[in-house]
Amino acid sequence: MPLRLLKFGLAKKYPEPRMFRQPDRLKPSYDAVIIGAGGHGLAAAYYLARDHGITNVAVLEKGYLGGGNTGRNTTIIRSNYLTPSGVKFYDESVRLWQDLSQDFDLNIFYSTRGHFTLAHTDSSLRTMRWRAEVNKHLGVNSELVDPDQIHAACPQMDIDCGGHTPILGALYHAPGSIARHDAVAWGYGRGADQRGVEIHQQTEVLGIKVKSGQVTGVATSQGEIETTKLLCAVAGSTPKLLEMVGLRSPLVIHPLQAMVSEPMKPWLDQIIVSGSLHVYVSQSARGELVMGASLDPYELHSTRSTLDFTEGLAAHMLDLFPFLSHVKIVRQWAGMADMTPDFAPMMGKTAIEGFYLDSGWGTWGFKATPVCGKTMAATVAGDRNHELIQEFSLDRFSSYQLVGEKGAASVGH
Ligand code: FAD
Ligand code: PYC
Repeated sequence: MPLRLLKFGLAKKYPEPRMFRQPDRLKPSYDAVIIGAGGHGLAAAYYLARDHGITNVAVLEKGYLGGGNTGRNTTIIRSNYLTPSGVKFYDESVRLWQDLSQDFDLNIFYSTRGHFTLAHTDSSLRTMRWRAEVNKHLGVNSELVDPDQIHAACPQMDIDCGGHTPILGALYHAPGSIARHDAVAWGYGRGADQRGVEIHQQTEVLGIKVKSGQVTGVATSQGEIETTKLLCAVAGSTPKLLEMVGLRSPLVIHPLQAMVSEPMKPWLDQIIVSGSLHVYVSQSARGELVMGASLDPYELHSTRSTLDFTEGLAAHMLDLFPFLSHVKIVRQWAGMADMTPDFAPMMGKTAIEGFYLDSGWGTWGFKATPVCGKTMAATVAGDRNHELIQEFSLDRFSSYQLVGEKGAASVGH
């Protein structure tokens, strides 16, 4: 056992500096309060403090930092979306991702791998071509590639998929990346904390106070606080929070599950996604295969995981990579995906003054963490929707101005 670890274990006092402070009580009031210490809430706190000088901020978290979908996702980062508003938004996020390790002075293991979305049918090939053209038009590096190019990049893949669903081509997106998700939460949390933001874990928001259409405070499991700016960044719990302020949304919550294999020697450089087989996979820095599939097909507000999922995903993984049949699955888990009908987020100001939303992140919000933080911080600070999120507001559903991002889902949901 290393001496440092032994010293750590025997020390009466915590001998290392903590990533962030643990304030013991809430103040009576804050300039802004953020509900949810996932990546999105913490990133908003970080940019509020760093870019807007707003530091009298509390982030309230009912569990522990990063314990929601932020710490449960498969970490795929890409900007090969279908709509111009989506492509611009996620492209800005990819730009921000590239500097995060430097910004935080913390290695978030950002690793650019190249991202293949496989097409097994003519219709999916047509959608891939469409996405490639939209992407190129907006300056995003995506192109259609044929089976030989896929084989050259990933010779371990069975291009015929056992003969029953042969691969016809793919959308290739060179900037596709992965990162270590908990490090992202820690980096934003530490950066916000260093600038004066308070992070209160084990502090659940139980009620929201609204007077004459304006937010005035929140009731929490640790007492009441006053604020006139409240950002709700709670992903799978969004419907509960919306109920507290009497707002309605078309969100439905479905479990999204994932699993990892035992560590293997590095063999998979790329991120591989197959919509038809409902599979996505990459290999982490630790050598584990990180794998996911579609949403569970029913609404459920729970993070339970199932054997059904493991069996289905393993079978489809073997269609692509038959040589993995001896590899063991070591962990599985689930998150709660807040799904919108058009697969675009719900962000920005709402009908309640001072109540801001960062939600509707379904299966696609990890990659958006930096750009959400930036744009929500600007929106909260200036009380005006940032230009990159104009099309994502909650009221698009009542005016039937849906975004139509469905064709850019990673797998068929
Ligand atoms: P969260 O990280 O869920 O944070 C919300 C926090 O709010 C939680 O910590 C929760 O405890 C807290 N909270 C809830 N209610 C309250 C309350 N009343 N009071 C106080 N705190 C509260 N996206 C991608 O881009 N790429 C991927 O590869 C990808 N893979 C995924 C795989 C899985 C299995 C899952 C589940 C999701 C995946 N996603 C992916 C989606 C992505 O994880 C989420 O969209 C993103 O992490 C949302 O971040 P967040 O900060 O908004 O939410
Ligand atoms: O949005 O790229 C994505 C994704 C992959 C897996 C889940 N979401």
